[in-house]
Amino acid sequence: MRFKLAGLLIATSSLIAPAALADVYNLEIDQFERTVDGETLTGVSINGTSPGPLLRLREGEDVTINVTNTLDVDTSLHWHGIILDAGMDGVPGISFDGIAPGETYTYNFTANQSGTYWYHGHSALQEQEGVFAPIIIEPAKPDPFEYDREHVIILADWLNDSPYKALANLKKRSNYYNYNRRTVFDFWRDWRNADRGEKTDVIQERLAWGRMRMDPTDIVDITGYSFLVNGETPEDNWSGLFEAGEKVRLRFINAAAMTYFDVKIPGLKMTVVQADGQNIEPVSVDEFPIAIAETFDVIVEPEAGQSYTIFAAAKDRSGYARGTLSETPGTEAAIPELGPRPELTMAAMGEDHDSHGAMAESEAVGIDEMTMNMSGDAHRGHGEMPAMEHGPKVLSYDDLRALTPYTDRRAPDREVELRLTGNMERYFWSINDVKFGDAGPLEFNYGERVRITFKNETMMEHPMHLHGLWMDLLNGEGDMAPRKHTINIRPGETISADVTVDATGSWAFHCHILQHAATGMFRQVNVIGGVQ
Ligand SMILES: [Cu+2]
Repeated sequence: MRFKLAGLLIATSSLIAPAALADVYNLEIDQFERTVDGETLTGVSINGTSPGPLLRLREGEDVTINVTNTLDVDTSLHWHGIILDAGMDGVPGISFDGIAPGETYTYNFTANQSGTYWYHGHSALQEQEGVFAPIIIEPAKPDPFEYDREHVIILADWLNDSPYKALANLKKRSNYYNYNRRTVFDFWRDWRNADRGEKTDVIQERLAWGRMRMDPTDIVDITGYSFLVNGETPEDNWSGLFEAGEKVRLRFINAAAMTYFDVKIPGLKMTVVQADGQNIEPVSVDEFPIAIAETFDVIVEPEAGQSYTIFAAAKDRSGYARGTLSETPGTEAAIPELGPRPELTMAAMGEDHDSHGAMAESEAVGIDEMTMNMSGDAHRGHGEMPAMEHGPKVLSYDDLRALTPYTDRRAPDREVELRLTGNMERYFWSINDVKFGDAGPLEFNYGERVRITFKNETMMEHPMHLHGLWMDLLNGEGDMAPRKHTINIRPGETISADVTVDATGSWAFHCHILQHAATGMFRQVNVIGGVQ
């Protein structure tokens, strides 16, 4: 397995032969037996492996991908972040009918963009069973930064339990994996309904609950995952090689079903050069959080004679994925401490601190104190944690600035508000309190520019992924707003993004936490008009 992956993934960019401009790829979706941490389970592979084979395309290339289903259930592949015709997007029920057992479906599209992307199953919970793999699209003109070598780092979580059984357990009893979730929701409602002056009381009460039994670390639905780098456990220790003096590009992809990671490489600064496949103004960081379905490309300059641990801590600190960067295979470096489990940051609850400044000074102070008291998590801050200013530099959305301005500078024609909601008693997740099964499609008009405003009214983060259209993240960078295919919204946070509606047809729009999408945090978007 390691040898295979190394052969696929380790390549010096200058050695890569230019892709033909019309290439054909054959993929087969099949069951396989997988042993992780000593337990063997049946998973679903692409060409016998998980992650599946790297697709290395070239900007401008006409791609033909034949996907054969040898499972006994339907399957599908979706090209995540790739802008293409709606019929080729690979979402059963929206883009096409899915791929029936024994069938081969042919996808055709032109790679009109470059960067780091990935592809994954969009049928049932097959993505969690192993159906995901990286896509790299070489730019037609060289990227505006230099590197000598690159590695793909695809992060994943693996459940040594059937994901179907896990979901059934959650539906039967939403606290199956996590007690007290309902209380968390109640807290959020209380906070939202409280007058300004009462918000501190709500927090005090929350603290009291914490002293009783309420655990603010209960922020994930399921615990017990194994965390993987390129399909390998921390013990397997996937390794990426470098030679002295080289600049190494690492293409990070979070292909997990439910796990956010905080990524660092102790001893190395990382220069982030791409987010979601789009070039950004380089920013030097010590650590970055990566939401489910996002990608970040970083460049590092390892020193001769050194080995480095690529350390991706699961957000809830229930474990970590790791690999090693070194000059010789089989070496390893010290593994950092996981650190304290992060707790819900009350700062995030006071969404107003971000941009609106509506909170009274005294309350803002209260929230900051709250953050300091309750949070071991310095990662998501927008500078609201003064005591951490001298700590490690952690990437935030505020740091993302596009390298070239987006072309559509029109003000939005209208705004669509999407409240991210959930019902823990019956374990379903929803948008505007309505789950997918009960909701009609959202309608966008071809040619318009729509402002989407996400309001997270839950106590979990939600990585919202829009198919087929780019979202220009409104992070204060104006014309240099970064374009993203996946935008993460923290608890209590409000985030807007402007979308140029330039692709007709029907698209999926959903939370990329698999169990959230599966239980209802999902919408169909119909783009009306335009050329079919
Ligand atoms: Cu979600």
